[in-house]
Order: sequence, then C-alpha cells, then structure tokens
Amino acid sequence: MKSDGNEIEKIIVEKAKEVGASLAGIATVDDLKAAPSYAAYDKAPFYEEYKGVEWREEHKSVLVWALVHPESEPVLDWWSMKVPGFTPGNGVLRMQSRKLRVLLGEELGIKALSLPYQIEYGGAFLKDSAALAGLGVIGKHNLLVTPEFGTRVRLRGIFIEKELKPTGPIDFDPCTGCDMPCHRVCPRGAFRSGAFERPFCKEENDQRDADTEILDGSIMGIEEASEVTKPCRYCEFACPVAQGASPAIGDSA
Ligand code: B12
Repeated sequence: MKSDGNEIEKIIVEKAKEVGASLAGIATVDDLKAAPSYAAYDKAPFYEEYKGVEWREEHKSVLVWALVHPESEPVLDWWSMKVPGFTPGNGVLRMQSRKLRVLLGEELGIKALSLPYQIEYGGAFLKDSAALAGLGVIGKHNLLVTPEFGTRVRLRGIFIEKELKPTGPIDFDPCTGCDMPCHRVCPRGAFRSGAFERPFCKEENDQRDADTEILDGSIMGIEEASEVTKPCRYCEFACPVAQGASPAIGDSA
C-alpha cells in the first residue's frame, strides 16, 4: 500500500472507533505542553493534590477520543463512589482506554499509557488535547464543541510513545453569531463577566454534591443501591450545535 504520510494516524483513529469511540484524533505532546490550560492551572489548580506535571520524554503524542453523552441518557454522567470509574460513562471510557492500549501494543507494536481522568494523578487536559486533535473547538461556554455531537461528549486520552502527525485543529466556528444561550442558562451566572468563572460553576456542582440521592443499583449498572450526584449540564445542553444528533451509545462504534 502506498503511504500518503499519515496512514498510521488513520489506523490508530480507526482502532479507537473500533473500541467504541464516537470521535477520535491525535495531538502532539509538544503542542499539548504549550496549550493554555497548563499555565492557567499552575496558577490556580482546582485540586490541591496537584504538584505540576512530570512529562516523560518517551511520550510524543496523545490519542484523544470522545464518547457521546446524549441528553436522553443522563445516567452516563451521574456520579457514585460505587461505580467503577465513578460515572457509568467514565466506566465505558476507562474500558475503551484499556482495550486501546492493548490493541496498540499487540497489533501495531506501539507502547502507550492510559491516562487517568484526574489531572492531579497524571491526567492530561482533555479539552485542549481534543481541540488540538481537531475533534472540535473550545466554545464560549469553555467546553469542547464538536460538529457531530455539539458539546454532549466526554473525553479520554492515551499517551503514545511515537511521533505522530496531529489530526487537527479544524476550521469550525460555531460561536460567532450565536446569541449564547449557554451563558444565559447558567443557574449561578458563571458567565456574568462574559467568560467562564470557575468559582460560580463550582458552587453549583458543590451544591449538587451535597444534594445526593440514593438510587437503586440497577439504574447505575451496579449490584447495590448507592449515593448519586447529578452534575450540572445546563451550559452543555443549551449549546445549539448538533442538537438532537446524538445517537445512543454504541451506535457510532
Ligand atoms: C476540574 C474539572 C472541572 C471543575 C473545574 C472546571 C474548570 N474549567 O476549571 C468543575 C467541577 C467546576 C467542572 C465543571 C464542568 N465540567 Co469539568 N472537568 C474538569 C477536569 C478534570 C479538568 C479541567 C480543568 O481543570 N481545566 C483547567 C482550567 C484552568 O482551564 P479551563 O477552565 O478548562 O479553560 C481552559 C480551556 O478552555 C483552554 N482553552 C480555551 N480556548 C482554547 C483553545 C485551544 C486551541 C486550546 C488548545 C485550549 C483552549 O484554555 C483555558 C485555560 O486558559 C476535566 C477533565 C480533564 N482531565 O481535562 C473535566 C471536563 C473539562 N469537564 C467536563 C464537563 C462536561 C463539565 C461540566 C459540564 C459538568 C459535568 N456535567 O461534568 C461543567 C462545565 C463547566 C464549564 N462550562 O467549563 C468535560 C468537558 C467535555 C466537553 N465537551 O468539553 C471534561 C473534559 C471531563 C470529561 N468527562 O470529558 N469541571
């Protein structure tokens, strides 16, 4: 087969889709290092455990993928300490990550490291990774907006020990001309200054953490009943991009 120079990238993206990713792409670790979240987070980390990032020389690229979280399947986003990966959606992403790491090693001979969700335990900034990989762009609500599924996606990443060509960024500009319902809908006015202000968003999510409900295990996909938090999704659902375009989980695999 004649190589057009990015065959391996296409194969890796296809592997991610084979394990169930709704979207996938690749960014370079050098671009990720220079992405705005690292400097912003060093100044004001969200979690106190964060001690900065130790980059490993062998990690050259990041594979980042999205799993669609449609409004019709709210449970994917609900938190319980008893659910593996804490949310059912993250449980799926975690399994995809493990499968992908093995596939990359066994089928392509490429070493990879599954990244945790949490930044303080070595995770990468996933919105930055996804924007650089061309899955979408960062919208005025401070979230990734994808052409295919709008904002209603969750992300996961893997570091890869191979220099790869980035698959992004993409030319997509959904917020210009939008009257920003995402800003108006926030119950805490987190966009009152015109930009996202974390403390107001945190107030809402902290309140929801305090207002847990006991839900039957069958709802959360586990054996026993557990205490469940339903995180805020107002700005995410208000985004008009690709409304109604979210297939049920697994349809895109
Ligand atoms: C900590 C955290 C939170 C905290 C703090 C959020 C914050 N932004 O500070 C809290 C609990 C408040 C929170 C809230 C939410 N979160 Co949150 N959160 C995270 C986490 C773990 C780290 C994010 C972080 O600390 N960023 C660093 C801070 C400093 O930067 P930032 O505010 O994100 O803004 C940066 C980017 O926008 C970037 N940027 C802006 N423009 C551009 C352009 C380019 C080209 C690039 C490269 C970057 C870039 O620069 C900014 C900094 O200057 C990520 C998972 C992960 N590992 O990445 C999920 C994550 C970002 N959250 C997510 C979601 C969905 C939410 C909520 C909707 C709640 C929910 N239902 O889960 C709200 C939305 C808030 C909002 N409008 O931004 C998703 C986003 C999915 C998406 N479509 O974008 C992520 C990726 C988790 C996931 N499971 O996929 N979150």
